[in-house]
Amino acid sequence: MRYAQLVMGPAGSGKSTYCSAIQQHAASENKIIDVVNLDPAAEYFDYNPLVDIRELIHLDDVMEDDELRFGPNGGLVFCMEYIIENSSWLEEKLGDVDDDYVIFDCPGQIELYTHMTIIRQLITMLQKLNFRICGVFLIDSQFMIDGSKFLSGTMAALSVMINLELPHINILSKMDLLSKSAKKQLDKYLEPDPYSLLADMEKDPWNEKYRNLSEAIGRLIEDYSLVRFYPLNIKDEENMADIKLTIDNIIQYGEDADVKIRDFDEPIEDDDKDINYDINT
Ligand SMILES: Nc1nc2c(ncn2[C@@H]2O[C@H](COP(=O)(O)OP(=O)(O)OP(=O)(O)O)[C@@H](O)[C@H]2O)c(=O)[nH]1
Ligand SMILES: [Mg+2]
Repeated sequence: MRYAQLVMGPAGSGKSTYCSAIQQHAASENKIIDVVNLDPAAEYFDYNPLVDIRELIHLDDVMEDDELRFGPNGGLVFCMEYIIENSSWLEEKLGDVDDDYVIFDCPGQIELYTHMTIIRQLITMLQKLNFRICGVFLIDSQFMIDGSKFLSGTMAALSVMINLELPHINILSKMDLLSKSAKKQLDKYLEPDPYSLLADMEKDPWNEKYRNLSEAIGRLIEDYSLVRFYPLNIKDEENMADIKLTIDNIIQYGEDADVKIRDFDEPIEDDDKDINYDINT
């Protein structure tokens, strides 16, 4: 079995930073995690990628092509489709390794995850390569600190979960940037109760008018009762360890590992009472 995290989220939500932080965290525990850059438009990341999709196709090539004439958004979708059509390139680069752990750093175009099928196709391809995958959806915590924004972020996360049908975890990134009062506000939402969120929103005249609609959305979120967010502060090692453990449990990483045993001699029985163990490690 092979293990993978598919790191997704809106533009600038901290995907590449998360990939590199998780890689470094694993290295501090003497574990190797590889990162694959799947963003054909990436300009900067501070990990050394195992595979860099820009070697296959770069957004600039598509945008500069006189026949294609794509802008940045259409161009990115074109690049992603090109990757799927040429998936043998990626398959070859990923090789046929057993028990490896790879994080895929995806592009920041939300449509890819909420309703398009490209990422679904990519997932199928990775599953054929024997990867057990956890979807990791990052949302910048700074955009989640009031009721309506939290509801809209929750809806985005729910769309991704339904569209990709993958074991999934939602992460609130950049917690280190929140003020104390913003953290307090966010705490209220971390066990999302749509009704208390709606009560918060009622003060706004627009929300007053669309109360029934907001209530229906709240009910939808509650009915699925799947959307939960894990706050992440990459500067807090304990927090990083918790998130990694949660994901590792989801993909059952480490469960197939051989149990480490210590050799020891049979106990030397003395008078049937005292038992001495001679332990050789
Ligand atoms: N303080 C702080 N800054 C962060 C964190 N994560 C990301 N950033 C900053 O946010 C900006 C965007 O981070 P990236 O990791 O490039 O985000 P991304 O989601 O990969 O962006 P795209 O690939 O362009 O969609 C950079 O300036 C990062 O330094 C974090 O946890 N804390
Ligand atoms: Mg990135």
